[in-house]
Amino acid sequence: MRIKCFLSCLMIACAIGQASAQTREVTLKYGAERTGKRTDADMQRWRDNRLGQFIHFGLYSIPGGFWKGKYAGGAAEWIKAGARIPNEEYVALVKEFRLPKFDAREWARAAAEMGVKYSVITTKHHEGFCLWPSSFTDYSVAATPFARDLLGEYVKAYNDAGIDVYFYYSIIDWHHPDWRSSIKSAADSLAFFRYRDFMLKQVEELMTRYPTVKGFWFDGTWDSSVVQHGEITWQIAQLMKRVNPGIISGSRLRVDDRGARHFDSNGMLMGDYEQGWERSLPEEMPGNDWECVMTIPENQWGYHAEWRGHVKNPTEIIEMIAAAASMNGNFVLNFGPKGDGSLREEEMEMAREVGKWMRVNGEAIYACENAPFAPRKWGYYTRSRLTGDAYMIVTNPPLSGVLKIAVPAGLTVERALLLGDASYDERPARGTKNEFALPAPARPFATPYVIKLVLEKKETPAVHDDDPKV
Ligand code: H76
Repeated sequence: MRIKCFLSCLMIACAIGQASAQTREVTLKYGAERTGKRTDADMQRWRDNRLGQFIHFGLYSIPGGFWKGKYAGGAAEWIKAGARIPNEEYVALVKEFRLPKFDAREWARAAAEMGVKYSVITTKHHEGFCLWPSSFTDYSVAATPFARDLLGEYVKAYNDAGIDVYFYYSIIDWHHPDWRSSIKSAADSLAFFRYRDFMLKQVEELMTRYPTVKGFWFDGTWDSSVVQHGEITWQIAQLMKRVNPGIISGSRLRVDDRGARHFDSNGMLMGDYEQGWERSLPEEMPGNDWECVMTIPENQWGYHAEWRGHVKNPTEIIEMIAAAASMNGNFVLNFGPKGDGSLREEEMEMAREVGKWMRVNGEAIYACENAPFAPRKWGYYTRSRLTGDAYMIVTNPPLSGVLKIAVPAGLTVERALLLGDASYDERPARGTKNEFALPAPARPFATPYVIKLVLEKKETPAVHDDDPKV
């Protein structure tokens, strides 16, 4: 009896809890800064970029997933944790950081060849090692035999190549004495706030040393130390906006007063875009701006000498780029350069193949967004924000040899052009219910092909539209 009463009280309490979460607005100090999408030019540039590159580079690039000759499980940049490497041994990698083959212009050239419009680099990953000579720690490139400002060279080379740069910054820091994963005492709390001050100084340092940086990519915000201190993430966001009001930062940085991450306790997105799409794409189009970050193999962000698991091919990557653009999202492909500073051959090959495709078909990706036509099984639609032209990115050519497009009444598909092949120029035939049919190009394709649709606002007369009511 008492148990029953307890259970029903609990159920009522839960029901009230749910109802209030849906109806009552939670008052928050550190919740979403804004409702709806950003509409300014800096954010539009981020959106129009559509294709980006991620670079994971740090001390972990030197062992490349092997420690003392043994394959280390997990992702290669986590080797310190995965192979349980003692601090003294890990720190000794600083003396091996020589990078005889590093040339930032080579990295930028490969990125430009792939057609990326922005690049995100790990200025400091979880290991805590900094790719710039920071004034606030000795654990940086300044302490290595390499001794140059790697980040500065990267920023210059990429900007010279016309590519925007973004900085990845890990809040987890396995090296800093004040970083805590959880707060268990007053001393921990004091330490963690000292670490907060260190982060604020480093973020400001990064923004002032490298003023062309367009935004930040924060990571490692899931530990209870951060989740219990949403105000810290808000302070970082405020600092960035103070130094550069146009700065862009995703939702992963942010935690609200109650420990809600990405979306605040009222369900509003914190930060400028959804930053939770890691190695996965949404099934349905998110209402917010969003970005997907993707690896080629399964076992690395940072360089792993032995790729394991499924290794994605260029056509798979191209399909994901198309899927992302068709749902108003950005796609960012990760690279893990080798410990000597050179790029790995498999990744250069990927960059070349994707670039080859982007040079012909990029107009269907850059500055493109969702085209509001009924989805079709042959692939993805996009539409240029600048010209209004629609594109069919055909990833699954139909056996019938016929591509169908259903457009809203009052629109006509006037012409269809195959990108990269002027011999294909079709005037689609109208079918029932304002559906237009196109012959699929006859020749086989190794990568998706793109058909540009010239649309006009006019009715196309139906050949036969007088079906009886059914
Ligand atoms: C977990 C984790 C991290 N987040 C990805 C973007 C990589 O940096 C990985 O190490």
